[in-house]
Amino acid sequence: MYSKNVPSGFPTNFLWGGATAANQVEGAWNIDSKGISTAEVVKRATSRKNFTLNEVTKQSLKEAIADSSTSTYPKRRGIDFYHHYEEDIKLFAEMGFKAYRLSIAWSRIFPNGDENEPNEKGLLFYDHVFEACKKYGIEPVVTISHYEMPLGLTLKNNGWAARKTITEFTKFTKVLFERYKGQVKYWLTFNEINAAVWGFNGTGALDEELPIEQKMQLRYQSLHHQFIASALAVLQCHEIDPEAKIGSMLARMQTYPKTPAPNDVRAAQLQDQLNLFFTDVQVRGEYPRFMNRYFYENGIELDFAADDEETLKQGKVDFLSFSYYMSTVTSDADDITKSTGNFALGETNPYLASSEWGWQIDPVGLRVSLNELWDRYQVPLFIVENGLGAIDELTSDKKIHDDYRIDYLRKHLVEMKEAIKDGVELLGYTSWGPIDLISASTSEMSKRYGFIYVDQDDDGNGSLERIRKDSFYWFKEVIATNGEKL
Ligand code: BGP
Repeated sequence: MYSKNVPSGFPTNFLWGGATAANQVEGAWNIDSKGISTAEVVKRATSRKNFTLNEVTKQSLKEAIADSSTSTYPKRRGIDFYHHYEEDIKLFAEMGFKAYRLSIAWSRIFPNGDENEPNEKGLLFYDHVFEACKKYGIEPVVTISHYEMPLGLTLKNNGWAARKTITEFTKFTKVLFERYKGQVKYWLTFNEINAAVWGFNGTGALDEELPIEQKMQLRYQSLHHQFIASALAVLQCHEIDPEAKIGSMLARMQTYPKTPAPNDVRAAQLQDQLNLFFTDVQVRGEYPRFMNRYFYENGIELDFAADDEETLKQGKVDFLSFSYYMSTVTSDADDITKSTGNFALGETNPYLASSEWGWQIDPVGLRVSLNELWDRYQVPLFIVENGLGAIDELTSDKKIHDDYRIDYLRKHLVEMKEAIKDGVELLGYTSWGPIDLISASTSEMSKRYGFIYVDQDDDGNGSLERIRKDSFYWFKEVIATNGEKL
């Protein structure tokens, strides 16, 4: 009787596609009245393990403002999507994309963050992008804030550390919902909301001079302001465009205990709670109780305004989206071997292989995560980032044989399908960087995720020509068969 109800594969309206972020693709950082953003003062890394995006200091900021280099600050040049969007979206359509996740550069709409009126040229650019998507029947999935804000708000408010940044953000979101009503059905508020506790990239706040306790106080307070801004955006969105859906976005870190020793299991549980706390707030509408103890023991005291609790309750998201690149391992012991990952560090898992950047590859962990998230929240899920950053080699006949990428993606899709059979409600899958782009953590170009190769090196040299990789044809077939042929 029950077996009849087990889904046989991906749902018919499944949103297959790819995801990018404005600061990693657009370029055109100083034209059409765009203001400078916090991503555009981040220096390129000197090594693969050197994550520069949180390393902005008062001094480095001064240097960045005085320097117009796009080689030192690669997020200023991206892959020039600003002038190539038609060609790029056409290539996505050729692969059969049903959805394209992109973000809006706040500093294109409000160059300094605090103007009274939006910049029409910036709004027009996204009009054109959405028109191009519509032409090919591609659903845009729009992240409102993806790792950037107008630098003006860092200089004036110290970013999200100040409560008044919420007001500037709600002004921005109101403009977006009114302008793109009917054109955008899926919105995400903050990319990887957990990034706020990792520093500048998430908060837009300089905190290098503070001792660690005060740093964490500032970051959790900044995060609280983002939670409120996100909840207010949910309310605005529902009011302005009742047809639209708006979700949260988490960098999901599936945590395993290093051994079955109860203390390791408990350490992993806490790690997992600390990862899920963000979506607890955004999906359930309140801070979970375990954070009370965490804040108390870490000397963190959040400043709540009178109606904050109510705002969080009212502004619950419609769905939960997340990025998934790897799992982590936690133990109770101190003597651990660390592996790298997207911003969080864990122990190395001896059962898993790693990418060239040391990110551990764990497709089964995706199935585990999907089941956990579904069990905990019972809201539709959406995988909006997943993929393999790798060095690609362009052959003399202009081909890229990226079977390693196909292998990575295929294994994750197999596990996704299993999770759907387990009963998980999954809206879609947008793999990260369907076209090569600038890396978020290191600002390299040579860390490539795409189905489409972009001819540009780490210094910014190259023709910017777009070239289809082997994975392009593979993914096209995956979509054409709705995931039957993987
Ligand atoms: C996520 C970010 C993306 C992205 C991706 C890959 O954490 O949301 O913006 O870039 O990681 O990371 P990287 O570019 O550092 O390889």
